[in-house]
Amino acid sequence: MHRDASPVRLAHHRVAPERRVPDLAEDARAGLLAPPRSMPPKYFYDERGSRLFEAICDTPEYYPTRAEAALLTDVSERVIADIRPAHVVELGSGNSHKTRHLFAACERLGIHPRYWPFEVSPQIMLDSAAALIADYDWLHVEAMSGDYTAGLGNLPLPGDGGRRLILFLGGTIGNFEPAQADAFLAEIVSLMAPGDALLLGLDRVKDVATLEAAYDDAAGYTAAFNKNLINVINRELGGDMPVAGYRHRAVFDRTLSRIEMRLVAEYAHRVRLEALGADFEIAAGEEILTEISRKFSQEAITGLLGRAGLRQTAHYPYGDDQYSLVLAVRD
Ligand code: SAH
Ligand code: AVI
Repeated sequence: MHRDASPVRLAHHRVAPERRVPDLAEDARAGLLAPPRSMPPKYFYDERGSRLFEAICDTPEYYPTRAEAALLTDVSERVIADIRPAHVVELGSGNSHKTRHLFAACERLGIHPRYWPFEVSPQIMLDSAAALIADYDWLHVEAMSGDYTAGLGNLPLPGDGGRRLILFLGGTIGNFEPAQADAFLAEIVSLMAPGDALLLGLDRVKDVATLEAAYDDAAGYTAAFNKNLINVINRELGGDMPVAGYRHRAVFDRTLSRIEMRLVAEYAHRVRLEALGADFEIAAGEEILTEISRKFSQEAITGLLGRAGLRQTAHYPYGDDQYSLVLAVRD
């Protein structure tokens, strides 16, 4: 029998939830049947949603991806040389495109960490992992699929004493409510041993026109991404929500310092959700809150890290504080 002599360089772990989190049916029951209506953003990322997110990242209006990629181009070598990680863990890794800057720096420096991406959308992670191991012959990927809101305690992380660099990029921390963000950072910190580091991407407060355009691109990818939630609900819950019966809306709330993405009903209609055995009436102009994306001031960043018990060791701002990468350690 032929045996492949090369060690397996891509493993896939399905991470068991540490605690029970509501499923789509429960979130829809809690969030859709009566106003104020809302849904958590994690349901955007079915295969089509993940591809639409990639398209958003390439639009001229959506600056965070370009800003973070430019920062990583500049600072990856400094970060890797400083931390010298044995393991790189990435939460919500998506297509790992920007992470490649860190691996390129690893290659230049001869530092060869193992990569642990964690994703709720496994296909995009596995495709990206296969491309990464083809490009970096030293790289081993331990792909972890699961929901990070179900806890991080069951991640099959190494206990070999090597330093870990944890990545939470893209400004995704901004998709959490403030209390959730604090709790999630506390969970991340609980994974960290002294000397481990967190590289956190945060989008910054800026003029409203730039912010709102980033969430309503002219080519319509963000609108399609938002409306894709209707497809997910219809497919998974036997729903009959009319995709053409909703329009995309993105507004910046200055008080809460956050973009709010909403689906707005164009006309009054009744929706049947077969899997719930439930119907609801939605009036013309009524809205469903589908995502918040918080934008951070310097004080907000300092507060977030301080409450988590993290010490900032470097702050890399993009341009005129348009976007920030923060490197922080647990002492
Ligand atoms: N880090 C990438 C992707 C950001 S998009 C970047 O900066 O471009 C957010 C990513 O987090 C998506 O790939 C999505 O599938 C993933 N995600 C969203 N909610 C999640 C959850 N609850 N658990 C795990 N991954 C999640
Ligand atoms: C993943 N997350 C940081 C994106 C954001 O900017 O809040 C999701 C997104 N929603 C619309 N466009 C991008």
